[in-house]
Amino acid sequence: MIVSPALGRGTRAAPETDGAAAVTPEPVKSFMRILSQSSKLGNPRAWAYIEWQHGGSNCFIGRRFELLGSGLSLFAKKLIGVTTAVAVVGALLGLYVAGWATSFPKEVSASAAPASSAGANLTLETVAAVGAKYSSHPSWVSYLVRTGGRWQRTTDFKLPANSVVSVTIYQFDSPTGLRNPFMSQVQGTVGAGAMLDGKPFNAIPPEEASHTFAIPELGVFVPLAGVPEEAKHPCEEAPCEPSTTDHRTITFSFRTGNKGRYRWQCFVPCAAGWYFGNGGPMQTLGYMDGFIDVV
Ligand SMILES: [Cu+2]
Repeated sequence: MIVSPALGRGTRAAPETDGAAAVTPEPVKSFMRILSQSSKLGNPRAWAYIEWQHGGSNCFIGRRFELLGSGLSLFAKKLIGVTTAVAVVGALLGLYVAGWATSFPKEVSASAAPASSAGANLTLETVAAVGAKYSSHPSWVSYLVRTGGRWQRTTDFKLPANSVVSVTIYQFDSPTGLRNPFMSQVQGTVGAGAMLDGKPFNAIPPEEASHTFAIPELGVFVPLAGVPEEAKHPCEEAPCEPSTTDHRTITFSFRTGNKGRYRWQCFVPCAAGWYFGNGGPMQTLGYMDGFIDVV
């Protein structure tokens, strides 16, 4: 015979002997009696457990506890489960949306241009992969801005109103190609053109575009030619330095006009791995689009 350890200290099973009937000890009889009584108590659907205490030399006292909510109907349990799950998912969605809606890139002011030419200078770079130093999405394409002698990942720029802004873009990425050839023309710049590696140009073949710098409200569109695939010293990830890795250099200038907040963006579907190349860095502020505050 096996006696449960729950019967407590001092309890022993009766020895079994050959041919002789086993004698059930008194504490075990008490245990069996209380157990049979407890099964008749309360809600038959209830989940319960019985806590046993040693109540004397051959006596055990059992106390019956119902588990929380065990008396509820199946429908009520399902309702509570579904409501709890919906509340948890709703809270997680709320946190995600709040985080997305409140994360903005830091604003950087353009550096002042030389006193001889009233205006400002803006130096940018475009990279194939922004790297872990700048983002939790190291593989995303991105713009960076030169400020205080360093490259910083932000796409919010502060520029002076009614001024000429001279822009230099170091382009380190390979071509992706434009879907709309119209965007491969330079538009809205001072002098109606731009410079590519020191040579003036008005358009590039659409398939050679890696990114564009465009401020639609100001009518500014500048296509950025890509680094050839066979380049020997491509920059793998930011920060990319023009002195050590293959790149294209695009320069142009535009007028800011009146004060206001203007959106700017890339129009090349350059987000590799995303649906039609337009997800991830193409739809998240701080990578391929941002704002220009003209003040
Ligand atoms: Cu782009």
